[in-house]
Amino acid sequence: MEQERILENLAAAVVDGDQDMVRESAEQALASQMDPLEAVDHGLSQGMAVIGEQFELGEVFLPELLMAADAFDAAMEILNPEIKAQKKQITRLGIVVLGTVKGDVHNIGKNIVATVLQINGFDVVDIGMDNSTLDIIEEACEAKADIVALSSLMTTTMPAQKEVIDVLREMNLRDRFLVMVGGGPVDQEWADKIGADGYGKSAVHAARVARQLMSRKG
Ligand code: B12
Repeated sequence: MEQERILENLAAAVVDGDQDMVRESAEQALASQMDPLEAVDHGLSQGMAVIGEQFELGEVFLPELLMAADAFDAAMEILNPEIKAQKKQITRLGIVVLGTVKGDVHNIGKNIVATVLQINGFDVVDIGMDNSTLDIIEEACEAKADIVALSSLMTTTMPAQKEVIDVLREMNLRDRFLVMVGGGPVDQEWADKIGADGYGKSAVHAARVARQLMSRKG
């Protein structure tokens, strides 16, 4: 089957929350030699964008979002081993403490960022979702992190990214960590405004920015 068709099916299966179809399409993507990250970015994530819009318009409700999320995860179970097999970097580039901020339980994107950072040579301490500012800072200190990476999927939780940076400053710890931000509503403008060191619009972009930050750090 041509790759374009497979990508369309991946997206449609997420929208429909159809786990059988999403698994089958993920297998087809791999069989067609598609880059598994392409399947994530141009297939599964496209479906998520569609269901997100439908939710915003009141055309679907929370159960449909949950089914879409489960379908996404089902495909990731198949794609993840192939993504991890792409491991490019043997030398360890640095330690990243990665989590979703307080009040936010979206973790699909964060999980992809974790995997892609790992295959690019970072040690990732994934602290999960709904993390308070102080917990994030404590984890970063404990892990001796080089980078603190904060995911936020909602406009209502974006201020928590700013809070982490503000509190780091107040605690005189700002110079100790590079801070990266990302997630659906986050953009470069927001990152600049809150004084973050980096922003990534996708997992692949996040890894590129993380590497740049580390090479500048020296
Ligand atoms: C799936 C989903 C859910 C699932 C989440 C399941 C899970 N395990 O994650 C469930 C059903 C639980 C859910 C719940 C809710 N959701 Co919701 N959800 C979504 C949806 C449809 C998709 C998100 C997603 O997974 N995208 C796919 C991934 C791959 O993309 P991504 O997360 O953006 O990640 C990529 C990049 O952003 C980047 N990235 C991500 N994190 C980071 C971090 C760093 C450091 C970097 C550099 C990069 C980076 O890399 C990733 C991979 O390329 C979005 C719509 C949307 N368009 O985002 C709404 C959406 C985020 N949800 C929304 C809402 C309102 C809710 C609820 C409040 C609904 C409710 N009434 O209860 C709750 C909130 C719960 C909470 N407290 O967090 C709204 C938020 C609106 C706003 N205020 O901004 C959205 C935008 C839908 C909408 N259009 O209205 N949701």
